[in-house]
Amino acid sequence: MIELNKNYFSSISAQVNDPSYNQGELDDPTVIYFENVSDTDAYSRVESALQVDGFSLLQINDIDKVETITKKLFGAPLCDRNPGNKPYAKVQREDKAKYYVNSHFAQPMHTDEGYTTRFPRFAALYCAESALLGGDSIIVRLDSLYPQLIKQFGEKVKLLFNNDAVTVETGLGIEKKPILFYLDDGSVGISYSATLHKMLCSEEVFELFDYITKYAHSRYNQLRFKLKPGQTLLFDNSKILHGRTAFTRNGSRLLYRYWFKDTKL
Ligand SMILES: O=C(O)CCC(=O)C(=O)O
Ligand SMILES: [Fe+2]
Repeated sequence: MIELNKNYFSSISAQVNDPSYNQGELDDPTVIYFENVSDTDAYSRVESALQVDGFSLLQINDIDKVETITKKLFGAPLCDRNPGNKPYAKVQREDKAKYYVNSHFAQPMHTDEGYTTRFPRFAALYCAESALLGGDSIIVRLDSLYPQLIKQFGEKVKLLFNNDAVTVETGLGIEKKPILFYLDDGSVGISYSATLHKMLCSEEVFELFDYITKYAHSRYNQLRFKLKPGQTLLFDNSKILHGRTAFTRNGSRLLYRYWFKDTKL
């Protein structure tokens, strides 16, 4: 057994907060415009983007409409882990923040609540205000990562599907879980986080985990773009990893994060 401790995870945070990681060109993904909440053509384009790319970028402008549209797509949001049991959690820089996400730092790549067996299958990030500098969204696709894992490790990749592939310690407690899993349609999903306190796994699983870490934090494998106010990033949390670049301390970047469809790993 290998124990990954704070040193492993804080070296990832250090890497993503290095100026060299936080600069460079941005991509320009397709934006789907919603004229109104019953725009059936827009719904089918969103569904197909989620299916094919694992994410979709929407221009909706109005947060109430975001709630209506996501409800039609995914049902009611999960509220019980949000402050005040609200349908959303605010993502913004706070003084003395309880969670890392509420800082101005770059966020390592992850799936949301990666280390709990209750896994939100879909998520939405609605941008109310963007940062003057930085705070760009980053995406890494599992359909690019998975073939590389197979190429590098072959049959060993199966180890990541074991229900006890890793034992993790988070703010929520200790649990065992897989890194890869099969979804109802037979496709592969991922649950990965580089923002843990501690993780135990075998040496072989560590090699695979560390490969994912290096792959996900390499710029060449990332799609980067800036969410503009009124835009929403919708994603399938089992098909992509997400993160963000660092942003300036002063300024008022504000996102609203929603989770949908509780999925048991
Ligand atoms: O700030 C961001 O762009 C990402 C936030 C995030 O990953 C989250 O709220 O789970
Ligand atoms: Fe996240």
